[in-house]
Amino acid sequence: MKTFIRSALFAAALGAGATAQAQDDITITLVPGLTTDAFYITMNRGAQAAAEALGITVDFQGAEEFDPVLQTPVLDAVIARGPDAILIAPTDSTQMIEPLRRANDAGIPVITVDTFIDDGRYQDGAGDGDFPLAYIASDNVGGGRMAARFMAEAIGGEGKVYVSNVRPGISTTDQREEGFKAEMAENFPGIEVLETQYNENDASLAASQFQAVMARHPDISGVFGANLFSALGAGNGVEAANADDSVTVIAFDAPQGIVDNISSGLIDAAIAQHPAEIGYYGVITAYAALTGQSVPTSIGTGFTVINADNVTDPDIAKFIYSE
Ligand code: T6T
Repeated sequence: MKTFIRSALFAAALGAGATAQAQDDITITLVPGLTTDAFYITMNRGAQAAAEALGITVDFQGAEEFDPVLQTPVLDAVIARGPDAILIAPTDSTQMIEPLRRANDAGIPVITVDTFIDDGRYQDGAGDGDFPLAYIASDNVGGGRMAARFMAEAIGGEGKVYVSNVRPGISTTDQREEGFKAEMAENFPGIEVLETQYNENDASLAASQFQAVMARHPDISGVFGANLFSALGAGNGVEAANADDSVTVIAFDAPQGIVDNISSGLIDAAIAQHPAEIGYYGVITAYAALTGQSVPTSIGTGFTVINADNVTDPDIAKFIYSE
């Protein structure tokens, strides 16, 4: 049986009657966007490092595809098991509000990692999805702006580019596209951003979409792959079209496959997120809340840019995602 201690702070954060828990015997479930993505595997590595440091348990339960229809039953099963807190990367900013409300209504504190629900500003009394305690993630608008600057520099400030993206409704990839387009519109008038190609997180579809775009626009100069599968697929499409000399690929995310494509020259730069940092601070934040500390409602994590200049630098290795 679990031991509880009272905490005014935690009660204030979670509503009257809430209690803070003893430091041992805490179980937190991390629900990724999908289980087989190197980004979330690396996030889990960071989460496990924090769990070990704190002497608590973190388990990893998710679906095999990035899809709210598949994530919801996984979440419902997690809620039924009653962990002390849930860390989750919601796969749709609107569709996951009600499923997550069920966790909150069951008294399980919710923290979102990587992606957010609603507007991503929690505990401010505004919006239907205001109840999570915190959001721990990259600055995705800022990352999209970075991608635009690297693209603009690589193509000399002129040409046609497009964003290869997953699907609308995912907070992270929506914000990367928003940042990319805003930076281009504000600072690079010579660059035309063509219509976004949505690939449903399928690298093969992203590759064939490149070929279709190139057939319509033989003078295409660049593709921004807004996440791991979009970027890998865009690179494969460029390679299959023998267009690596004329087309710049800027990637978001840094699994080994993308790093290899930087080494070969196919991909020009990758904006590596720090998923282990997201997992680590996600667990620390949940633990803090469960043991009576107040917690910040948002924590921003960093980026490391990998390109031909630093790809062989031993210090870069720690930013390559685990597979
Ligand atoms: O880019 C990451 C993650 O940040 C995004 O929310 C979904 O795609 C990835 O998991 C990469 O596949």
